[in-house]
Amino acid sequence: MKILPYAPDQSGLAYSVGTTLDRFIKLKQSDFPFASGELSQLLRDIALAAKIVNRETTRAGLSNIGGAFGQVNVQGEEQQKLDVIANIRFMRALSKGGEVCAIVSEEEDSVIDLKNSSGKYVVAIDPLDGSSNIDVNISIGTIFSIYRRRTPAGSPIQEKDIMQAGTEQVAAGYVLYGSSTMLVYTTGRGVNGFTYEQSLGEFFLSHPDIQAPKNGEIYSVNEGTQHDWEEGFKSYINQCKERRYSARYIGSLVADFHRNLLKGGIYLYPATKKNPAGKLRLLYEANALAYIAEQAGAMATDGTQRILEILPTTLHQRTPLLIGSQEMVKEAESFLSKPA
Ligand code: FDP
Repeated sequence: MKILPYAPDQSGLAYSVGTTLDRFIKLKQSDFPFASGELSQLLRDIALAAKIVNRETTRAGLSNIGGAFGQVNVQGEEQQKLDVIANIRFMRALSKGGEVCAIVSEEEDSVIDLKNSSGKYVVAIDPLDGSSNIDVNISIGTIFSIYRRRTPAGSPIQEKDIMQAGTEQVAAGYVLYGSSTMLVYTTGRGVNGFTYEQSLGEFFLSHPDIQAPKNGEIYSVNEGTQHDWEEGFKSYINQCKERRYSARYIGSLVADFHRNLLKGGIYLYPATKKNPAGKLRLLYEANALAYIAEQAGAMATDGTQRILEILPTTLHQRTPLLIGSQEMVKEAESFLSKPA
């Protein structure tokens, strides 16, 4: 019997499909010497729910899952059916996995105790971001943050398990349901992006070690609210125009953030009269993207303070957000008035 060592094919007849998310997660597990594999499993659970939500969003126009659900969430916003569906999908995946003890979701008034007190992790999630774009076939997303609980596994969930600053995140990511579906995440060792291959039902590594450009020429802001902006903010946006920067605003935070992360740019959602504390939610929107931004060499602030250092005091706390290329965020910040 002849035994030969495996020689990878050189013919080019069957191109390599690349590294799957699963394999990548497994390879990276060794970055964490004492990891027991639970965080890896948790990321896989999120990826599974993302695939299901991707399926739902792509057939939204065909099935009866578009439009309003008929209820208002804790933010006072009308829930769309797909908001509710995505929430159910992620809750289900996270509760079945066994690694998570509690979830904070945009769609739930309170913290949801999964009655799985042995779970080490707490997840904060916006299951479907950019809801106003669902029915018009424009990119939407999912945003998630993962924290290690502070109290010992096995004990009841406490406020200190939930109300943690963004600096305490052990992982964060987003899924973009766009012209292709992507999952981008960090565990604090750089940022990697995976594109969903529909026919194989797998995410493949497509954007390894994402590095955000230090500067850019795109600004993303809802200019319809400009009469509510403080003077410094108005001057910054005027400067963007004087410099002939491109205005790009989709109105789905994930999509606007993702574009600026790859191309260089800044996303801004300031305090307005309608939303004096800003519109975006600290726990399940700003923190995750701020962590990813910093890991990719970009920056995120509320105008005066690093987003990741804000200590949350309420579950659905809002924050102004300036996020994107470092030089742009620093410059925008320099235009804003400092608190007395
Ligand atoms: P939406 O309310 O549609 O879910 O998360 C809030 C968010 O979208 C962001 O995704 C988006 O960037 C922003 O709000 C859009 O707000 P405006 O409509 O006020 O511009």
